[in-house]
Amino acid sequence: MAEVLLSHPLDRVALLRINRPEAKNALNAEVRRQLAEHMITLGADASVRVIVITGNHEAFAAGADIKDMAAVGAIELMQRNNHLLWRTIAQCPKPVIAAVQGYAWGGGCELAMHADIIVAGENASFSQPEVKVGIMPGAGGTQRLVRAVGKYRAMFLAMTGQAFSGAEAGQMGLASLVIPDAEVLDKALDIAKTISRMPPLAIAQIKEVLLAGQDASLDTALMLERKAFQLLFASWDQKEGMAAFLEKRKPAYEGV
Ligand code: CO8
Repeated sequence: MAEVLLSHPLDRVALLRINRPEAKNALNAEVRRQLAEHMITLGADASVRVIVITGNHEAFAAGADIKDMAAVGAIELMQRNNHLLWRTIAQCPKPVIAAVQGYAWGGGCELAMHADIIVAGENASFSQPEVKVGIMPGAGGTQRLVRAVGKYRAMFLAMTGQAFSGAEAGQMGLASLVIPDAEVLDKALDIAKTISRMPPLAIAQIKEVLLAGQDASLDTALMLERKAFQLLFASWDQKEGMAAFLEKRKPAYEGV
């Protein structure tokens, strides 16, 4: 049985579902490998415009698999080169939406933070609890958390491992949207559908500039934005979008 299930619930939308319910969707080596493989394939598939990652109603993912890590040494851990697998998600050129119900702990919270949009159930449970098992976040948790919620909350959360709800995640800026738990996947797919109908070149530029710009100086980031904005005027979709507006009709974007 695949540990990450791929489906296409909507035109141009791919859904990846982590499928280890017996282990609260803990991210073992196989899950990470399958996720990475799918991200590479879907990222290059022109028929896919948006990728949604989810788990089940109990767990998005309750962290890296502790059984996989408990006895490992530092050199072996280094040689696993896990960051190369995570990078396929971080660097995916398509928009990625995390639909989070239940536990998003440790590596699960970090996985959600690899996404561009997080749709959280109000009773979802987020945490960076690694400190409680003698380690620290190791898949971007310290860095993405501080960028999302600021230094004082990130320090508190990473140093105490305290869990917080989806509702609290929304209040602190870690979730794009908080909704009743049962509606999470439908809402994520709804957002995916909306984005899948947008001009893909513009979506790709928005993603690239927003991510690269947040780690650059404001002047450099504004220049990145300006150049990408100008570049989009070379696209057919820009002509189509503006013509459709002026002609009072719906645009038909083609990604060129
Ligand atoms: N790893 C391995 N197995 C797990 C994990 C996990 N992270 N989480 C749950 N499971 C397993 C349990 O061992 C249990 O298995 P079994 O039935 O064989 O005993 C099964 O899932 C069900 O879990 P529980 O019975 O514990 O379910 P509860 O509803 O009572 O509790 C919790 C759910 C609160 C989520 C609890 O399972 C828990 O505390 N899990 C561990 C959470 C955790 O500490 N996560 C952080 C792990 S460290 C990490 O993520 C580092 C990331 C750095 C990236 C590194 C890249 C390699």
